Amino acid sequence: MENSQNRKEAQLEQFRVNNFGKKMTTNQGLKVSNDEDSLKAGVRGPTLMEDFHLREKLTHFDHERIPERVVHARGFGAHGEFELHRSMKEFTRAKFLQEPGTKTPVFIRFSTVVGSKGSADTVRDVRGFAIKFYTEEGNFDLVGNNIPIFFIQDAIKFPDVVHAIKPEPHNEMPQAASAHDTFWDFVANNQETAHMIMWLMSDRAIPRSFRMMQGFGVHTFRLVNEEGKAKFVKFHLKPLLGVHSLVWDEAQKIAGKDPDFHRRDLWENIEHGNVVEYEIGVQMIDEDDEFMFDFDILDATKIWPEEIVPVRMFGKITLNRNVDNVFAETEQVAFHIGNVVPGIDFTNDPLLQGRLFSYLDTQLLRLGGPNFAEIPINRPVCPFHNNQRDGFSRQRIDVGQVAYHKNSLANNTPSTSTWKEGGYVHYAEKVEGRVIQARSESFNDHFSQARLFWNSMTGPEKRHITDAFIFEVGKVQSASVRQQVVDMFVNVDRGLAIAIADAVGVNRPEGQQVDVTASSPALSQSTTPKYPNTLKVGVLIGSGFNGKEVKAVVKALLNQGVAVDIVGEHLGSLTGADGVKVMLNETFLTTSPVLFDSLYIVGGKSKNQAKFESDIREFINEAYRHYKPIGVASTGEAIFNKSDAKPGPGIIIASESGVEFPSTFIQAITEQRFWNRNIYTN
Ligand code: HDE
Repeated sequence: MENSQNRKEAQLEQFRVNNFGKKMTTNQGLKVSNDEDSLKAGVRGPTLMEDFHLREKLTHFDHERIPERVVHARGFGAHGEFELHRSMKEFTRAKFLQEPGTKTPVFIRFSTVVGSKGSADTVRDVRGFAIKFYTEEGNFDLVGNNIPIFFIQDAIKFPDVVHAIKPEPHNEMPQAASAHDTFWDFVANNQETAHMIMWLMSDRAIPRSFRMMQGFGVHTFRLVNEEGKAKFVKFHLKPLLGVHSLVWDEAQKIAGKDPDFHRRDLWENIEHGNVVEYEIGVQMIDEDDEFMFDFDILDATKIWPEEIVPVRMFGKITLNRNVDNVFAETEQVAFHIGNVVPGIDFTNDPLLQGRLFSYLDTQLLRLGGPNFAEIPINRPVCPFHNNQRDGFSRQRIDVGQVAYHKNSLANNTPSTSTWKEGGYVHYAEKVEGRVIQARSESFNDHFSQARLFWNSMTGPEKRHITDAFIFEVGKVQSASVRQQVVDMFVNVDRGLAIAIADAVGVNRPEGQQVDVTASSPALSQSTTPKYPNTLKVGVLIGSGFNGKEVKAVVKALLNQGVAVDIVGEHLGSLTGADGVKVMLNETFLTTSPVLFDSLYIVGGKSKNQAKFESDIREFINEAYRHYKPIGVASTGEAIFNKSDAKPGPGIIIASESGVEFPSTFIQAITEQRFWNRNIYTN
């Protein structure tokens, strides 16, 4: 099945065009003689209609934009493959999940939900995690997020939550942010949002990298095996690098210093050959156990705690190739939760059901008609045949006289397939009930899992959530809405609600938190795997450094796969005291401490020593406040001592006795943040 990978590649290859070294032509193939001047009646005269090249060029330009996605407008994608490690044959007839070793090409698009296409990457938001598996039986799209639950329980409320969180309609503010009145008014008046809001206020909503987030299918799906037996499942993806986040102050600054932070991180790592990997698995519940839990398994505002329903991993997704053209691929890719293959089926989750309508519908407008499945990135790797015809921009030339079913003129082809022949047969679930607009009472508990999440957080994680609430609710102008939010979240935790109330100037709440003492350790990021590779260290350096020392440290960092930027007052080269030269690739102006996971303070000499030292001190102060590890070389100690940073957790000083420098520094880089650092002491 290595084949399907090659086939997707070959398919895309047919459409790649390299214009390098070619002669310019019109779209009709006519060679162009002048692309600088329009055709005029006299050099200073009016332009002539006859200039077909001018008209074609401007017309195409005038129509270059397509509507951005109504949600998830800002996104970035990459190609890769899925490899099955453990057969899922017992549970599903899906062909790509049968034989270990089977490889399936994939395309993933990561996104933020709220902001426009040009908004910043590091805003507080849910991240989309949409995967297209190009299987031999057709495309399977797993259109998930990096948070395992959702704001609402029924799709009919989706336009409301989106209208509330998008910029407010009267003044189009704020961009890509939930910190405003209409969103929090929606939250307080739609309390099914409680659990999702806890996740949104947590570190999950400010990921360090697309490479360091979990993915979730969110809804309950069904796997169906060859015997027709089904299980309820939830899909999970776990990044091999672990789940890591930014701190909020840093995230906001990155939004200004490098709004492309996440896409750059993904792009650069793939370009450097660092594979991006996620393990994929499912939680499974037997059909007979549907009502065994204290939550409804069809309710998308609930998780299945992993300690109760373990995740069974079955394979790995590796991203290894950047796109050739962002518009052609990432912008034109069309995901649809309804794109399934035999062996994967839906449930009656009312959020899922509405999505089954929405994706195809939105694509008709966004991609200009019904033929978007023909766009190269959307084509399945297997052949497709049906009687669908015509429409805007049809590319296939379907030959023959017959475009209807059933027929005799074409021997009744294309013909349908039975279950045995691999036809998709919908799961024969028994359904009965009265026609009714109501929600099941089993969907009514909005706070127990919100509290479970809170209980599962460590001290620093709780502090971040509290600060996020205070930031967001503090931005709300309406005192009534602020009060309503506080009165709502007392159900989750009384201490949290009081902290918010005190900070946002409203009354402390009356109520009590729900009585849930359980926790789910899998929800905390504190035990996530940690590695130094692909983290980024800024080496702050001037001339006269100790070449031997710096070379040894940089070599040790590179050996561990750490990315290193050499930062100084100017680009070009610098010479150390021992004649060793280094090349600078950033300056204090072109980069920023928020763009690094860690700093290595080398110091040295510069033409303007006072400015040089002040620039370094600013980098140190910021990295220190963001709990990042800082390594200090022998020549950097004097500058470090004049900064706000204090020796302590995550501060590794080379000249300190007993410190094994590169290795201790690398351990600190691996740790990433030192939450026990008291940044407020003088
Ligand atoms: Fe989406 N969602 N969604 N969504 N969604 C879209 O489809 C919608 C929901 C998700 O990278 C739209 O092509 C409804 C949950 C991702 O191209 C639209 C409901 C989850 C992406 C749409 C939901 C998602 C979208 C906008 C409530 C996580 C980006 C443009 C029932 C499981 C895909 C588009 C990409 C995009 C509708 C809720 C994930 C309008 C009606 C829950 C990752 O069709």
